[in-house]
Amino acid sequence: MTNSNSAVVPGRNVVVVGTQWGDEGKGKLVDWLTETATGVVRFQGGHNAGHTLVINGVKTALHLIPSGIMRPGVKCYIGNGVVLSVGKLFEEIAGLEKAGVDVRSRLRVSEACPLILPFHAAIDIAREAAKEKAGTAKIGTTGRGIGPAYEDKIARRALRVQDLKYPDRFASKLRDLLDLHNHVLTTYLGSAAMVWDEKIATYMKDGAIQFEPVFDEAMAQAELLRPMIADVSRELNRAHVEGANLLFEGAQGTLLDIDHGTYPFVTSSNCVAGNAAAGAGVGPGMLHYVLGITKAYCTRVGGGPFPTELAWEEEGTPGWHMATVGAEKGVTTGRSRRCGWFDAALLKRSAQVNGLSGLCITKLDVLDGLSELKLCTGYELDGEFIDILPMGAEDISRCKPIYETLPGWSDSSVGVTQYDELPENARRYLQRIQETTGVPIHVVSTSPDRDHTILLH
Ligand code: 2SA
Ligand code: MG
Repeated sequence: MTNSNSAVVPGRNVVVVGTQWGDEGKGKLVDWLTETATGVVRFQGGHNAGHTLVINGVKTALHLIPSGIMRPGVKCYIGNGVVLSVGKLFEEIAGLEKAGVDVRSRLRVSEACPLILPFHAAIDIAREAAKEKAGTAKIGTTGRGIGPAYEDKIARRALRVQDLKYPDRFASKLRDLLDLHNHVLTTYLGSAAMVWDEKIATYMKDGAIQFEPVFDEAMAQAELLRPMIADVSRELNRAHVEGANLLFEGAQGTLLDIDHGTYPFVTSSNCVAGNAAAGAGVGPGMLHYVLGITKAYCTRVGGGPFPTELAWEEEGTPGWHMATVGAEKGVTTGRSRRCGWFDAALLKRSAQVNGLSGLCITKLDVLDGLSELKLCTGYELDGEFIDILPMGAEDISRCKPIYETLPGWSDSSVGVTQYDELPENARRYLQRIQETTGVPIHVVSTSPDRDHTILLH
């Protein structure tokens, strides 16, 4: 591998996806890539995402707004595939505006986005609480209402951004939804004591979400949102014809994908690269290059199987090292992330379902100081060897990882910007990742800072 002088990965329109369970460092890379992009697009998920950017030492956490917002002049699009909480959007806008970032003139929101409303979060939280009470495995959702909002979309009854423009239409659809969801909520309320977040409690009376506060708030928000509502599909196609460089910013990760992930311990959207087309309203031919963001080890937040998981809570162990040096805490919920060894067999699955053009390895520096590293190359499943992650949580949870051991390095790799300046064993580790996953490494990130990035070709 050699260093490249070119500023960007090849391809005019780039899709950035997480190849593991999210939190691979997509936000930093999207921000870095926007040096040459004219537009950044979110195409799935909602405010369950948490993308942290560090620019000139200042940390910014984004949940809903594309990371390109931190670059003046870059247009940001929220595509139809995103489930939108308008309230959370405005909270995020307020935070950015306080920091002097101009948002409203650069953000376009698809009128086809399904809305996340207070009852979605209530059901999400209530359902998880009911599972806990019943002693069944919780999904470990972010409690943001993502699953229930996508359920309404698929059931063809969702309120969408465009409904906000018509108060009567909105009111009638909202009444129907409330009837349905309050009924569901009552069943859950009977089964578990609920701890609502403060905000949700303000919409509730006698165990039901009330029409007026939800409606009044939505209508007030509609006025503010109106200038940003757009036909995002059309705008993207037009921008493309005019020679735009678009960046499609995936949220969560491939193993959280509703179809290809560790089902049912997944999120409720397709997180894979192909959904950049459907979730933004562009053709697949407009996606030229797929960059798979991959942490140099593995983390997972929430429930579900994790074959290479380590005892990350035990001080002094490699798992503990990853969790503490890597500051592995959820950006949205503050939950601790589980940590484990790099899994090349999992990456193989990711490479296939995303059609990865190249990998970006992040947080390599976190492994500085570990005396040896393990890398999972396959599993034993029911007495047979397999070299790729199987489908679904049940089979995955029976996988026993097979490891090869590599020497670690004691020199610091923090902030290195030239491949040749990485510790020799760090380069060896990267080589092995490339060989075992079968995907070329095109970028390496050596700190959260925008400039601490190595580009390879
Ligand atoms: P949900 O809320 O329905 O999407 O949860 C379903 C599963 O998806 C996981 N999930 C995530 N995993 C990693 N990062 C995410 N974003 C935040 C972050 C998470 C946080 O960047 O740190 O702050 O906790 C994210 N969003 C959803 C979730 O843990 C469930 O396993
Ligand atoms: Mg994250």
